[in-house]
Amino acid sequence: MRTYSGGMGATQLRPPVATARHAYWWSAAAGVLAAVAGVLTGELLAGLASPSLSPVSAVGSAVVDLAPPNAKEWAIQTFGTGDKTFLVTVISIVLLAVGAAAGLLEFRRPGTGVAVATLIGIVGIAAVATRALSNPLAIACAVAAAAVAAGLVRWLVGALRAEEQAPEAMTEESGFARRKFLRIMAGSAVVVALGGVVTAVVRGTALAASAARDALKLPAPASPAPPVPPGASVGLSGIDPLVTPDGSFYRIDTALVVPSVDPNGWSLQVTGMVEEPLSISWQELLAKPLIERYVTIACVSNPVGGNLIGNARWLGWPIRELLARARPKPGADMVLSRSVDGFTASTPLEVLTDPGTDAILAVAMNGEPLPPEHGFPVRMIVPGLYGFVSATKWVNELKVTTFAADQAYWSTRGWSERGPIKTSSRIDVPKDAAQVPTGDLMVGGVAWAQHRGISKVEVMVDEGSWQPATLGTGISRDTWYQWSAKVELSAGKHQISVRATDGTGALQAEQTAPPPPDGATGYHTVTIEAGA
Ligand SMILES: Nc1nc2c(c(=O)[nH]1)N[C@H]1C(S)=C(S)[C@@H](COP(=O)(O)O)O[C@H]1N2
Ligand SMILES: [Mo]
Repeated sequence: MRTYSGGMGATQLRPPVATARHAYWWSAAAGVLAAVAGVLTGELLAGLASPSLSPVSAVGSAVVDLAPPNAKEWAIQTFGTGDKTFLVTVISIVLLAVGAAAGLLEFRRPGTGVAVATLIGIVGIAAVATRALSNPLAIACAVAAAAVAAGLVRWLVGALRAEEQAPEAMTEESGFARRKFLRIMAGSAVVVALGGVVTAVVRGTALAASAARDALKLPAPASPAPPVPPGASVGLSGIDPLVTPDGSFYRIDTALVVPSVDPNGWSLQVTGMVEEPLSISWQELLAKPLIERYVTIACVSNPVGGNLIGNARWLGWPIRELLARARPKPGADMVLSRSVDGFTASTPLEVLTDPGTDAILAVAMNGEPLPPEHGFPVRMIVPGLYGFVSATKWVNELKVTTFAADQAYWSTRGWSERGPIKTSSRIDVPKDAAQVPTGDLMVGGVAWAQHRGISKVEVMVDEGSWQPATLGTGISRDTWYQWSAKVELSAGKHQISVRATDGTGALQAEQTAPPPPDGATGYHTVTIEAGA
């Protein structure tokens, strides 16, 4: 018989201190398990029912949407393209912590932990309900997730409480391990782990989009890109490659989970102020005479000297051809492009209809179907405009409208409604704070003024005079140009600056300005030290 050494009536006793401490740990663990189970339920069901809208991704994108513009700035600048990983990590940590707290609360006072879990569930449900991709199925997944978390914390902690208050609680610690509570904890943990595996499999493979992408045979371009001229590279190692590989291309978007769009179900609607609203399917698009062009795209958030810019060979159909079929009505001056996840960009109509500007609905990047992160199956590429007003990924609607009537995603968040790319230049070698030998030093980098081209790049050492750099031939005026120059350095600290002149003869802006609202300006300067 197990008895408590005090010999008093067991039912009147509080649990011994040591066991109670165990109980707190276990209640926190139960809460964490419940939180994980809830998240997995949501992700699994959403993975099956609505792949690009899970509760966690909805909370994440709600955070992105609600965050003040400078928080977005900070995240991009601090974490670069790892900003999503950071956000998901923060959300996970918060969820686990809240789970632990719910477990503890529920142990102290039944009902309170369930209330906390329900509250968090409601936040998730609200996030899902307010997303552009929201649908009843996605909301049902979030409700199920909340119910599982709340139900599990109640059940597990309830079992723990029952045992803590039962006579057996008064035994030595070894007795603890035999308890029913531990069995249901272990059982739940196994179920949750299995659920995790299934979720990973579902999220990872049940993607018709990736299957379609893998199977895709790209049509040959009717108008191939002109070959890269031999003089485009200045041959200095350390300068960004002329053509950015897909894998190292910068990625900026508001999508926490990359939308998986099955091209076979995709179509693009041309709506708004047009004589003939129309729709084009994936097969129709691929059957058009496609053109291939090198275009350097850039993010308006790119700071001076930053690397939110890349150059690729894009294959696609000119948007002006599609618009010509739809026939915009007089008075229209903007196209609001929309992606499947609700992102929108405002592009001047005149840029899209200009026969001299090859704005395209792109289906391929550097000879491969668009990577999912870069907009598969179809995105816009518009030479000369920052991405936030032109480069809509996963695009599925072009609404012909006016700047007066409609505003795009970032324009409602403090950024401008138009975004021509500003003439800029960057020093890639030497890097800031580099130690270099004294004497002759090769410096080099890139310069860009898409659609105007670059006519001149100059460098300056300390407060000396501007000296002309050797300018690569460039691929086209829609791409960046490499440049290099030889400078002579005495021992000590030096500053090297660069500035570019565009194809119209205009010098880049010297005045320092931050990225918001329409792009950073100022000369890129590196400080280096020449040693003996
Ligand atoms: N659907 C969607 N398209 C988008 C965005 C987005 O958030 N969602 N961001 C735009 C911005 S701000 C930029 S700079 C470019 C970046 O394109 P990339 O990720 O392929 O480099 O995509 C644009 N297209
Ligand atoms: Mo951007």
